[in-house]
Amino acid sequence: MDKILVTGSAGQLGTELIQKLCEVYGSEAIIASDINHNAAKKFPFCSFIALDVMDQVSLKKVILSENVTQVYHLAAVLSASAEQKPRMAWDLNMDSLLILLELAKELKLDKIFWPSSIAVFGKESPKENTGQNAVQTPNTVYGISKSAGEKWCDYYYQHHQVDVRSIRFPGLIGYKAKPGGGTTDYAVDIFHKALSGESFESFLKKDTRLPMMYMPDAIQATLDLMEAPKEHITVRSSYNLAAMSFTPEEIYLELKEYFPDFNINYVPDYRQEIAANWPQSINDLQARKDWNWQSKFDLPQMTKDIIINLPNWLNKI
Ligand code: AKB
Repeated sequence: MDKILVTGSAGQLGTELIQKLCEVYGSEAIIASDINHNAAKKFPFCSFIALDVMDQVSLKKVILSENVTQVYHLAAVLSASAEQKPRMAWDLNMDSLLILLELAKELKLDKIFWPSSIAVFGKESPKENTGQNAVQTPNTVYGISKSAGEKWCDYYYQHHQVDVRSIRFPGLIGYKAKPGGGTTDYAVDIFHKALSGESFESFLKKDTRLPMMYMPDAIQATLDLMEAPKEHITVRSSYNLAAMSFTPEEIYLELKEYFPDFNINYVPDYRQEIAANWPQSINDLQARKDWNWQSKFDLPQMTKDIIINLPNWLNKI
């Protein structure tokens, strides 16, 4: 039987992924974990363990005592936060992955999922339709850690047959958790401001186009990749994935359709430079070929869905 441990469960991706994993595999098969003990209250429907992913001894104990067969390793410091605490972010993002890959090798875990990011690309990478094997010149601590992490994943697969699978996510937009220190998180925040009747201050310029994805698409992609037959997985670093691309001005105009008095002003800060070096659109042909990836949501569909659902979640996040 599958027994799945999820690290960093309280984040945006974890919050929604755990709900879906419980639906698909049954609640008894899922263990949510997070360094923050208080995160337990988010997951009354499955087991929860407070866990520091840097603590190799405790992680190993949990894997052995709970008979864990798969780990979804989501704990990480995102791009904007990582620039504020570079050494801490590097240590957490890198060491925790290496700890887990070693444990996967030693304990012969069935599968590992680890999210990478469009942040692996940088100034020298093509901006449009950025390909699976495009040059990677990350210029953030987060991007460097993801780029190196991808190479470690590939290494553990090639040398130790660790079945690790990964997706280079664009900016993820969900309404079930608070944004967590990413450069693309403005696109989550803007919904909260529009709904509360406040004006929105954008830390990116109005025309800064970035690849984005609505959370249900990201969750579906994660499950599809993890369920794909092993022989279909031709990329062991990380798969490019795309859904939509938009600028702050475009999402603002979309929201203005629903909230005609909504206002925005642009006050770019250090995050502008991070975004300016990332791709504007992504080529995800390989994921389409290998495991039939297909996104469902575009900007208007996502906006409508969030506006309908976010009010019911405001007191839960
Ligand atoms: C971030 O902005 O740091 C993340 C990402 C693109 O990986 N959302």
